[in-house]
Amino acid sequence: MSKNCSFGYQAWIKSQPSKFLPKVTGIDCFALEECKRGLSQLGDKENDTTVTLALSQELSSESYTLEGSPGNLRIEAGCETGLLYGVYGFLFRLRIGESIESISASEKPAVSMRILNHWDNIDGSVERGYSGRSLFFDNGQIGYDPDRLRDYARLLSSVGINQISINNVNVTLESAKLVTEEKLPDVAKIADIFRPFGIKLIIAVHFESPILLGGIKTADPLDDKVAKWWQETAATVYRYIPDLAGFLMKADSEFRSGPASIGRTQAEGANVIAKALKPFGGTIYWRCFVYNCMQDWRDTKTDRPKAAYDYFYPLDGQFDDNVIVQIKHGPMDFQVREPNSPLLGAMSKTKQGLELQIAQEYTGQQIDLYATSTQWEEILNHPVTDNRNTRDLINQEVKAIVAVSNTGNDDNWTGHLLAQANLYAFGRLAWNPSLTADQVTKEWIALTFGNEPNILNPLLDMMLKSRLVYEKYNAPLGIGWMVNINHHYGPSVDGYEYMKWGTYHRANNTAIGVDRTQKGTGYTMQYQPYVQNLYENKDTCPENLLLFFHRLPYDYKLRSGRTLLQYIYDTHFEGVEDVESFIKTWNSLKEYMPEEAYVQVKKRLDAQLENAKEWRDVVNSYFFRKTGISDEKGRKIYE
Ligand code: GCW
Repeated sequence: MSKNCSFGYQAWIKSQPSKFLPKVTGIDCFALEECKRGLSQLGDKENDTTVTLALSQELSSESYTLEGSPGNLRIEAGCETGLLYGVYGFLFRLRIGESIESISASEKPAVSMRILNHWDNIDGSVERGYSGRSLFFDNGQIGYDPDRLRDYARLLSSVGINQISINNVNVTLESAKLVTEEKLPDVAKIADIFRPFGIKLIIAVHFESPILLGGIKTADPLDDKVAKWWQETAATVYRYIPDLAGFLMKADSEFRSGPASIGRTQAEGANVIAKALKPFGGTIYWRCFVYNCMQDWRDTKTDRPKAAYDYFYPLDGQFDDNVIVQIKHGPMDFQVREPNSPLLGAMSKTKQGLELQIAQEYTGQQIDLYATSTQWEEILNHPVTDNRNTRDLINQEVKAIVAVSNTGNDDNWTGHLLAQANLYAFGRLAWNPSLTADQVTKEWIALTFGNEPNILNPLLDMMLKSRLVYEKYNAPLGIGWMVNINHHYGPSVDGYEYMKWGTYHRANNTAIGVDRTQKGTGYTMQYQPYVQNLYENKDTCPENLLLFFHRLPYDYKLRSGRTLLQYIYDTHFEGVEDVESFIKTWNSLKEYMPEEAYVQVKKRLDAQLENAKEWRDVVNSYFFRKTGISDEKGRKIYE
């Protein structure tokens, strides 16, 4: 049974059971059941209302309208999933206090593929998971709590997510087997749970599966036997799961094999699978996270951010039409601040997916508060040309919005209770990228804690600031990576400096940063001229990305008049103070909060404060030791 406690499994669609039995009429479908279920648990304010669900041929698939009038609410949609979205949209509006007769809405998703990628392993662990164990796998096999999975499906569907990959992109031999007859009956059962909620499954596959599972000597995409193996595999998979969304592939990436390792292109690698999936309407999601992870740190010519563009841009026009190339939003890897990948929008003949990360891998691991929506808003606003930004690419070149999930089997799904807002925000922004971080965060707070201004205003303020606060005590000005290697939590300024990963800040005693301009690594040249000029020039480069693009002396004067070094000191002191003020704010909310929620978040904030102090002291000491220059304000820096 679902946990009905206020911060348990129901999250923002949680409910308080009531005796209210509304009249719900219209087409007999799953959405109608969901509507009854939701209403019966919502309260008894509007108990003389009739809710009617109807299909309408005028509405495109998945879109819906809500029309309230005294005593009546009509939900119309183009298909049953649209009705379901309409039901959730209606329930959300009721929950935040709208009266039925004032409800009037017309909603249409901006893009048809709104996807969550789980990095779940068959042993039940979750790669970069900070919320407990996998919801799908346990102890070497498919293993889940069906009621919990249904709650999860409802949660995802309520914000419009309509595809999920269930296994880690780092596919092992065990998880490669998910496409075999041995495992498919169980995978199909998961698909059955998600199907009524309008959610289709994706399976992550292994590039070498023809070898590992098919006993063929090669995985060469141009080999007929390999093509035949993928075709037969697709046919088998679709016999069990006729509506599978497709396969997901991480190839030629971080020690994984791929077409490049046998002299083939990424397009050749993707197309052989695309052709196998085509008869069944499936898509291959082919990740672009391809770079040299064996770089010698002494090599200053190779520049990791250039890699994805270098590999993929020349292939524009060569990918089949059921290939989505899935591009991480930044050219590095989910750092607290990066420019957008120059690949986004660069290929006019290739369908693209924008990959975001909800899991807080480099951004506090769901210990530190970090509202990802504020970062995503910036990503969407990032220019592509002088008159187009990334948001404008959606449903044009960008056909899918994807994110790495932050969920697990913790009672509140996301470890940090407030990190639920990030899952919520992802769904809402994928549905409607024009929404702001402010809007979606407000919605989440209202649905979760109610919209009393005493709670809403301070909490909203704290959540919206959280990313900038985290950034203050981390690596400065877009340089990234000053983090403990492997587990990625806590400071280690030189942690990645002499490693193979291509992630260097190159600080010495006078300067820091990498020159990525035309005169440097040439990375800026991958952007369209407008963006190129913006970043090429120190004076127009957004200050928060200065060290991503430029190598600068510590006494370089920022626009505020402070030196670069003083900026680093100041922000690191401020970061700690800001976390202290978060704790004060949270304490002031204690009286309005369920005890359970208060305690849970308080513990995380206390841990965040320790983390922020550690970052402050390690980073400030590092630069003090390099430069010998003290803080202008005479604050304590450890020598
Ligand atoms: O950021 C890196 C992570 C890996 C991850 C990889 C990827 C799934 O540290 O854990 O592997 O990105 O995106 O493939």
